[in-house]
Amino acid sequence: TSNANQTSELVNAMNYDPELARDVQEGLKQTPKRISSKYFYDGAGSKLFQQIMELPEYYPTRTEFKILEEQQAEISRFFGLSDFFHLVELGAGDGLKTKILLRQLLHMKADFEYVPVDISGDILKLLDSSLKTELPALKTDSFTGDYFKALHWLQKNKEGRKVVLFLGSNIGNFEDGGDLEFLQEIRKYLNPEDKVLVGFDLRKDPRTIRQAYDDAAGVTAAFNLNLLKRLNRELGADFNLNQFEHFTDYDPLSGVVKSYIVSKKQQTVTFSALNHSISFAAWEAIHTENSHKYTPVQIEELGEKAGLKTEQFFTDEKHYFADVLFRV
Ligand code: AVI
Repeated sequence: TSNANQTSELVNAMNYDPELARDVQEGLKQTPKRISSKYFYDGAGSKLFQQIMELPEYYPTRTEFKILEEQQAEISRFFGLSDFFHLVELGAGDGLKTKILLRQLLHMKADFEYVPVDISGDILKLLDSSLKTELPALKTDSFTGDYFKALHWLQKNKEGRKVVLFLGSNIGNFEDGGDLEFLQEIRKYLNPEDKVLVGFDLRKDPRTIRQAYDDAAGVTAAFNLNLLKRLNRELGADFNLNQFEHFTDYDPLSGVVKSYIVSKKQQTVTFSALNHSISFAAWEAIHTENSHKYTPVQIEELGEKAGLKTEQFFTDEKHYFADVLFRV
């Protein structure tokens, strides 16, 4: 019943995540307003992202899948298979693409442990159970948390040789300069014999890029607006989802897709868990996501600045996407 729902929402909001509360409160005080895209990935958001990856307009996943599928043996050889390593994956998600490499590595009798890391505990549980049935011989140890917490945990718990995977163009979702900072953080964790494989979305026809973030079926819109649902549920906010809309655009100069949630009218939203209200002017936007697209030269420079040498580019025939292997 609706009463029961309201009660359970209030109970949820009373047990709110203090980090989410602080980040949202801070971000909505700023001009322009902003909320980090890391908060997209609650249970519903992770499911919507899985749907995005299947969309005809969303080329990155399909393209990277093909690169991994067609070049799996060569990529695996580059990892160096003569001694044990931790295969650490940052932002593992449903692991669909990684399973190609995992199967190949097992086939090549590599001695390794798979360490998937993700911000969504829900998606990691799904991954864990699918790995148990599909690849029972695989050794795994997963970690739930954001990237920086993960690196901290890895430093303490996973020493020895490492191959770090950061696929799916997750590197594109940082704020300006955050990509370099993050690679520098990863670099601190690496020893001379370690490697990193990073997935980059490459620059291409701006229309192709724009469409990937504004699909005809409206799945990306639902994904973006799910953030408001999450705030309603977890922080007791009263966002009326009909009064906000998804907007996204690609700037071919900076190479960044920016996504926003736009307030369709002047309105005030109250967060009951926080005793706090936020006003929106008509057509005011909350910036919710960056998605950077790179040129090959930018990728090499980025690596260099982070203290990483580009060892090999693995790309598709249209040069839509690249998995780039770096070494120290
Ligand atoms: C997770 N990340 C790489 C996706 C991207 O393409 O930037 C997130 C996404 N946002 C909207 N569509 C997909």
